[in-house]
Amino acid sequence: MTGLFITLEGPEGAGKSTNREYLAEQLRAAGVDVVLTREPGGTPLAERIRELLLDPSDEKMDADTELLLVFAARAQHLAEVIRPALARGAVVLCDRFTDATYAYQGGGRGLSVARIATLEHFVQGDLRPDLTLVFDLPVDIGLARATARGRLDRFEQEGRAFFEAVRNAYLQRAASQPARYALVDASLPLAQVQQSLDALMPQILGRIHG
Ligand code: Z5A
Repeated sequence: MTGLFITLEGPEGAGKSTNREYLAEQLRAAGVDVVLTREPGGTPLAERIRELLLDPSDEKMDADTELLLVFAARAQHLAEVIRPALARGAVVLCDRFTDATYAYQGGGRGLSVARIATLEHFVQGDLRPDLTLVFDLPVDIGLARATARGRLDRFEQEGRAFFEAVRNAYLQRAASQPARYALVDASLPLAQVQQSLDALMPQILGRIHG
């Protein structure tokens, strides 16, 4: 038995966490076994790595260190949570995964796609998400939402060019493999975003039962 691996992606303030809960409710109401998780994090050890990644400490983190920490957390998350859940046939709903690495460390930090792909293969083997929802919105709107929450983490302290590069990387990936990605207009009011998710439910349920 193999489950279904769905990831939620997008820039800051796109509403991934909010809509992750909504999608989980809809799927559970349809009788689906759902595991809700996130990256970086998802296990106690991986959450400690997340703290290192988000902490705006005085020592500037080297981009390669950042990349390796992201994949170290992912290896633990895959071993402890994602692979066991998929093996028992559950649907894994994960807030960010390797598309975020291509967007932030690739697009944002400028690390090479080939280097990221090497680590992706090393850590994940052939495992890739079955479906990725990209919550897209203009950088200004996302930053305004993130800033309204208060203290900014290490990534949120980056400048506008960084976030434009992140957004573009997501859009390019979504355009390059339309079968795996669904683009959601996250700039709309929440009720309308959730209507877009409702419209995707038949496709998602079809993949679970197909
Ligand atoms: N990172 C990385 O660099 N490489 C990697 O491989 C991975 C991650 C996996 C932490 O991720 C950081 O890790 C992330 C990239 C890096 N960078 N940062 N920062 P995160 O997902 O935990 O952090 P985040 O993107 O900052 O999450 P977020 O800002 O919480 O965004 P969100 O989950 O997409 O949004 P939200 O919490 O659901 O909503 C934000 C606010 O907007 C909240 O007040 C909502 O009520 C509001 N909201 C949501 N939707 C709407 C709509 N439609 N209208 C109006 N208001 C809304």
